[in-house]
Amino acid sequence: MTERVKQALREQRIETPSWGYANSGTRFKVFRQEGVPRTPYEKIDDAATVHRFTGVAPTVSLHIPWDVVDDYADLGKHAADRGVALGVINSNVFQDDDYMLGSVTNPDPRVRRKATDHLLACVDVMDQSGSTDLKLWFSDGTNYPGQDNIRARQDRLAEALQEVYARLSSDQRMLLEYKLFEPAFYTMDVPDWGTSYAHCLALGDQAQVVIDTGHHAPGTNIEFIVAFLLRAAKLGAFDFNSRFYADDDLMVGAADPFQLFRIMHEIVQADALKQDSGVTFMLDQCHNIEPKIPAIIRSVMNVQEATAKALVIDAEALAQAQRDGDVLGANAVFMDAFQTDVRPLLAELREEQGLDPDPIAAYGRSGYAEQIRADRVGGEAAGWGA
Ligand code: PSV
Ligand code: MN
Repeated sequence: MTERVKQALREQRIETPSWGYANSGTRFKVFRQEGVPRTPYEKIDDAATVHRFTGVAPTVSLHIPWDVVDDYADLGKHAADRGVALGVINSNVFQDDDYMLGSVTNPDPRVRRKATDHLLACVDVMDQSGSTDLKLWFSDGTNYPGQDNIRARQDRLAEALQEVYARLSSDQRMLLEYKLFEPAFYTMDVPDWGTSYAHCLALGDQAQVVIDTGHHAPGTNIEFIVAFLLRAAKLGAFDFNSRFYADDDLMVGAADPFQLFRIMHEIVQADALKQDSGVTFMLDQCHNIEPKIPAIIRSVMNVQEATAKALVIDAEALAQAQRDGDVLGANAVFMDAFQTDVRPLLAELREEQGLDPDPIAAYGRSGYAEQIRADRVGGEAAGWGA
């Protein structure tokens, strides 16, 4: 059993977000931190550092245009030289004045064209970077009843998605993320998994849904969504983070480790942890007040801990209790696993892999934080509004 658990954990992969290494904040204030990367190259250096101490984070997601460079093959080489690779390409059609009334659903055909062209340009980036996944998130929606025609906006969305889908090569995927609210407050054009699922279904096998754990109403049963989408082979990726109130983008597993465990249980049950399962496990987080690199290391470890707990569930006993209709027995098996301290197991596994058993302490001792603080002086720190 331990070897099975360890093997699954050895194979696990967690992708970190380039923007998580940059300055970020709320709409009230972006707090600058020292040593923050100034370029996509420096973001990759930080991502490689997270991988160096965790051993399970070998890819980094890029966000276009935040991570625009002249030569993506060169950026890819920079990553490879540091033991990591470029991952999912995230499209950004939400930070241009033209997009005030929407991007691909904008009532103005000129703006729709501009937005769709950006998405197509993201596929060009993928061709150069070797990334296979295009992640789409739209801030599109309306603030006031009557502001625009809800159904016409769905038609515009479908049309743009179709055009981009047709541009994908056979080894590329389109991942469509949803979000309940914000920045639009009355209707979002892709507010929930059902809307995303329906569009992906219409598009075809290369379109799948992204679950961002922070993008639901309070109390939403996210593991149900996971189970449903896995069954339909439509779960493409996770954006992991934690929320208390809205899209807080806090460290995954920080607000509700039990929810993360329940999600990972669905993943383990469906054997979807393996890299060839087609589910990509990404972080989508912002570290506004805490140091970024150790926060990302902590996040990776939180995912590992939830996964390990899901893996130690006594699947036989659980299935038997379920067959017997033994409500309390089944719940007890489930809770036993959740309450297991898996940290010694993970520490042992890391030592076996030549890693420090305590990645955060090892990072602290490494001198990397001091080095980037000394080196990254001058220039403009990456981030929004910093
Ligand atoms: C939007 O809130 C989101 O979750 C999308 O994934 C974006 O790509 C990301 O955050 C960064 O803004
Ligand atoms: Mn997200």
